[in-house]
Amino acid sequence: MADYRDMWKRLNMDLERHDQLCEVLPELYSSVYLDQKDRPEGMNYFNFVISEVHGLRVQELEEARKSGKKVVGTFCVFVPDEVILALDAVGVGLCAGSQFWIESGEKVLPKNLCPLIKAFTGAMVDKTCPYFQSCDMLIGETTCDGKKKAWEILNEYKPVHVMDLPQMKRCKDHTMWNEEIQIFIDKMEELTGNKLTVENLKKAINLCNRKRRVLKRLYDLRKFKPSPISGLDSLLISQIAFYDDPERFIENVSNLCDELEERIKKQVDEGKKRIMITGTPMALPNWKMHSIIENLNAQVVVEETCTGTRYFENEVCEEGETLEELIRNLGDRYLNINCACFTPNTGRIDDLVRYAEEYDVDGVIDYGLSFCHTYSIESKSIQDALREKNIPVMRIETDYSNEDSGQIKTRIEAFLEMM
Ligand code: BJ8
Repeated sequence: MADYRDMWKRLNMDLERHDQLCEVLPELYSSVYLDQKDRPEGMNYFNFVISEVHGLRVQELEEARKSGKKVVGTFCVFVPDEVILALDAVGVGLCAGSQFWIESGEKVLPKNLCPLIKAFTGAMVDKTCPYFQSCDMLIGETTCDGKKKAWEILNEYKPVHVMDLPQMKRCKDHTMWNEEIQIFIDKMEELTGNKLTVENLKKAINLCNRKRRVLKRLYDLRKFKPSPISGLDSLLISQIAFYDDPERFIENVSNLCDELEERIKKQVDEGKKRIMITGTPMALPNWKMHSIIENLNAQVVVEETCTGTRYFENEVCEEGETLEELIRNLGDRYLNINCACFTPNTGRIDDLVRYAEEYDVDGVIDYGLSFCHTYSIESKSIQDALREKNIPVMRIETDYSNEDSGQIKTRIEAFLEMM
């Protein structure tokens, strides 16, 4: 990576602490990713993105801000990217997946809280994440209790706008959600000084749909036996989707898919067990589960998570001649996401049963971050529904540390054996 210290200084980062973080990532990436055998050539782009994770893209954000654009940080797939893009702002996903930030997070948050929340809060208070430092505004949402209260702490560092997400999906919830999107639009117009129009919103909807489509294409290729790409590589692509330039991302995933289509013609099935992961998101650089699974005789072929299918399933309808119609289309697509923060959330079970068949999975790992109550409670209905269909399932609850990796490996080994 080139020398970006002046930029990091301008971003008011804690350089000493940031150096410590920069020491950890390359080693981890090399052992988890670069040691994989026979990776597609198309992954070189994503290797490059990671090698520049706190460099080039952050520089692009700095240039965007110099040209008058605003940078907006998000934490949940319910926040409509289309509005951010239509108003000529740049959106970056800020969910954090590193153990490095936990200690700092715990200085201002209780220890018995989800690691994702502790990590993103730690990254903010630590001043070691250039993406946080680049943001003009953060967009929170009322999903789980932990996040809801964490916004109050983040607000001491950056202005936070919180979207009030309904907890049910009745008709009145749709109406309320559409109103909430309108409030978000007003806030974004105020921040950017730009006006939402039918033209710019339609253009942004089309861009986001193309991004969803290319990810769907990648996932469809994983349905082949064997999948032409590892679960680890797929996960990395999903994680990068949250902060890369959308057009460049689409182009590179599309090139990779062309290559994978050629690959599947020559592959030989080695009989690896096909695993679906369901549950909480895996923010960069949380590669723990995939790494354990794929070092055994198994391959992750689909993730029913927000760093998986929930991010790209269902497009926003592009039909509509008024802003009101287009906002309704946005509301309909987003409220169709099946997060455990909703009650009831039976749509998630339908998705899981469908994916199990479409991806021809041998078993499902129900993955939960520690102290995530909504997903851990929903685990019972998930497991019941899968067992009823004779699909093997196991639950693993963990955090970002490696302390339990050996134990998890043993449990997964036993799970694979009994399939
Ligand atoms: S749509 S999954 S991104 S809320 S932070 S709920 S892990 S205790 S991330 Fe999420 Fe949106 Fe839902 Fe997806 Fe649990 Fe942790 Fe809360 Fe979490």
